[in-house]
Amino acid sequence: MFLHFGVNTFTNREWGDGTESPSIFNPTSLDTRQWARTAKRGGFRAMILTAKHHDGFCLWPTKTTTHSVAASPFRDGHGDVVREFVDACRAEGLRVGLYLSPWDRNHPAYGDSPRYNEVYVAQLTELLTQYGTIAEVWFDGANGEGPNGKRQVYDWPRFFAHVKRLQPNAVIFSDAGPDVRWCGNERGVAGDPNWATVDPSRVPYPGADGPGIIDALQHGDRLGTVWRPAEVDVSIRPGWFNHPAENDSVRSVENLVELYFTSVGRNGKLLLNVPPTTAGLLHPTDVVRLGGMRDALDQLFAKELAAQGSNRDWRTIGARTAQLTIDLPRTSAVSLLRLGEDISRGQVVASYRVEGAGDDGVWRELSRGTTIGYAKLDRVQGSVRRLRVTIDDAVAEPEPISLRAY
Ligand code: FUL
Repeated sequence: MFLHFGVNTFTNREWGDGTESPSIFNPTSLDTRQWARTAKRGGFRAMILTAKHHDGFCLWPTKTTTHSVAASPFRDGHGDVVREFVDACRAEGLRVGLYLSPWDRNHPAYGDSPRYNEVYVAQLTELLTQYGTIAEVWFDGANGEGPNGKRQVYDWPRFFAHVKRLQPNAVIFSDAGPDVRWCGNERGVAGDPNWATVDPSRVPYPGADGPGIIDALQHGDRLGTVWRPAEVDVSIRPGWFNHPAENDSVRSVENLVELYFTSVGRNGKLLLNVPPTTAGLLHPTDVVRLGGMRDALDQLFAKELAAQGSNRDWRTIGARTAQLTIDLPRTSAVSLLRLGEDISRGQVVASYRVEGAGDDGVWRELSRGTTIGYAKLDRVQGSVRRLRVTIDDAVAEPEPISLRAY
């Protein structure tokens, strides 16, 4: 779960310009445990908080600027939202992620490149040394300053190396990875095909713009040399920050389930934004929809027909082709398939078909697709006794895949 929270929550804007007074930041009932409980109930496994957005306001009492919670009325200037967030994640068994916007419209050093890079590294140091284990660090490629504004040249290699040194196990997200890449849109839709492998030269740095970049982010590369799976960031509301006017535009349960299929179901990771209100709470509508999404997903996956290891036959046909056949214990209605590759060995499937045979023994196509990766979800319709996956194309000799049917 992604949480956009900061001065924009109070000005009702999406992008602050850095002139906001810290005095406006005053969540009256901040309850990060409510965030974490909601995430847990929704089935999320990690939360990522905007420790600083483009406006430069820091949600923790940093030494790098006075533009922070320390100058706000929140907990009389003694508050630390990052601390409360981290504590809540740990209490609920969720992993912790932090977003720290490189673009900073408040800091006086911004645009004086070497000086601001020092500030930014110092902010990373604070966040990555004072709050325990951090699972993901999120670098936003957005940068609205053009030739008429301040132009900051970021030292990306230094930022990435710094994170690796301070939190060796943290996953680094950006357009250009190095560990996880942006999926190329904010609509919640991973590409098809979606390779976790990429050619790193195609998106050289976060925020890179130009022909072919969105395509590279959406699809990855069939023969990519670097493992960089796609993360699908999308908001439960039209905006990233909470706006009361959007209380009636929260995604429906059906829509959230659809997001799961177009992200997780396409070899992506879903990062769903649920923005807290000025009170410092997730809005009741959002909370109810997330619970509804969880229940709907649980129901879809409730009855497994063919568990891993049930009567399976795997055979290699050619150098790039193979077939998996599964006999079900009895003829059953099937509505959902989950295919998966053993990604500890990479991702190789480029094209597949799934067929089912009922009591008449005739094979009928249920679904077909391109890449599989760690998960491919296909909604299907049929009454089947046997299931068969044919891999028609792969980038290397196919290895046994998994197929679960529901
Ligand atoms: C974008 C930002 O400009 C938005 O405000 C938001 O943070 C989104 C996740 O990334 O690049």
